Amino acid sequence: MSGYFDAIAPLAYDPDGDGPGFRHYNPDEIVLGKRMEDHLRFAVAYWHSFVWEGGDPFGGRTFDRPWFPADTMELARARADAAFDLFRILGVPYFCFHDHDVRPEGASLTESRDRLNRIADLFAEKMAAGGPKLLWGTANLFSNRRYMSGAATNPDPDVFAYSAATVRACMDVTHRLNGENYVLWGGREGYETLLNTDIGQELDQMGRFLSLVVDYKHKIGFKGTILIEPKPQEPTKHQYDYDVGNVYGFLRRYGLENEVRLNIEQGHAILAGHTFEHELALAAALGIFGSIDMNRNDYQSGWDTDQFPNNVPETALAYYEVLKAGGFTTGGTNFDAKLRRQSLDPEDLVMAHAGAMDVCARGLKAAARMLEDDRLETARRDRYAAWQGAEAQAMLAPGATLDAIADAAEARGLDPQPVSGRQERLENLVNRYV
Ligand code: XUL
Ligand code: CO
Repeated sequence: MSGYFDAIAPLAYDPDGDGPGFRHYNPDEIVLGKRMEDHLRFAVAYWHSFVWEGGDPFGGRTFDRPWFPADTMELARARADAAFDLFRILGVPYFCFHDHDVRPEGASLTESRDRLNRIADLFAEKMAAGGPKLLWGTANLFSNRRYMSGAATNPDPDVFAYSAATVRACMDVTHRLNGENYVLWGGREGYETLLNTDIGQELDQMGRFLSLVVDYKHKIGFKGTILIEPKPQEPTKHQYDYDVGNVYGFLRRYGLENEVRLNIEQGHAILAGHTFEHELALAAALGIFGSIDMNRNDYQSGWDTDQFPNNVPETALAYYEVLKAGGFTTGGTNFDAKLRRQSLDPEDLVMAHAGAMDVCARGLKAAARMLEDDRLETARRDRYAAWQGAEAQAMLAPGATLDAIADAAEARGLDPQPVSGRQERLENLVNRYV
């Protein structure tokens, strides 16, 4: 116990209440034959809630946490105590962390690894004592200045090797803590100017690095999923893992499309000029959907604001795609979200997560009703119904030729007539559920 959240009791489902507690998130409620908790698989992100100090480009720390600056192992342990207190209050089944979030970096790679292992010992104890499970672990290959020109894509092979050692340590710990996934987000894998950059060389390095990670996963018998998290820019001007489509092309090129899936973040989708549901639907269609980082971006600012989600219609459309994809297997809903820098109090951390969990619960329930009623899917199926015809199917089958299709089209005197897409009617339909 850290004492930091002492004034706050564990939250319960209290649909008619007015105090802290969940109005909509009821872990045991059955939705489409499955407990809500097992659908949503919520995770708290260690970095935003326990590492971020409330700084912005114009000012430093606003938060006053007793474990700051967590540059000693003792403070890192105090931070872990507070983190597990928050997990307990929220009743979340999972958490996620970067190595850099949980231990101060050592003077050498070996010391950093040892420190990570010692914190993992503490996590293991807390997890065994009823704490949450690990949704995913990841290595921070972007904060330290050694990564300023990339980790796997660095022009300096020593940085590639240093990154490999860092990832190995982090995969080992993720494996030991029974993590269900391992994430790679390439914040510095990209470039600032083409004038000093060899894109082909950098992509080959990145492809090689990912192959090494996949090989290592198999070597140690890690059964979790390797996930790439796309983002178009920030901090790098041009990030290689731009979006789902881009990452799919990258995986195909390096023969990794059956080994790696995607962790898709709401805010990153917006930065890439997409909707969250677009990214989710595309990943599902390509067979690489894995997990989600749930948050919300400011639509005006153009940068990654990582706000807690509070838009139910958006969330409903996202979970609609998740449900259509068959739901999560190893993935889950990680709140990659941070408080606003004026939200100073322990209660703010609790209420931000509780509200986000409620928003997701409402979104999930609306999505489930939309799916059960099948009206959207009926409309979608009707729209493509003509493709069920024998002649239409033959055009897609092997053996079809442009010549044969063209001759048949001329012989039939085709003159296709446009049909309404009915967008507004479908939007009206969605509005009944959200
Ligand atoms: C950065 C981001 C990361 C990843 C993990 O925008 O989303 O926190 O989720 O490295
Ligand atoms: Co993220």
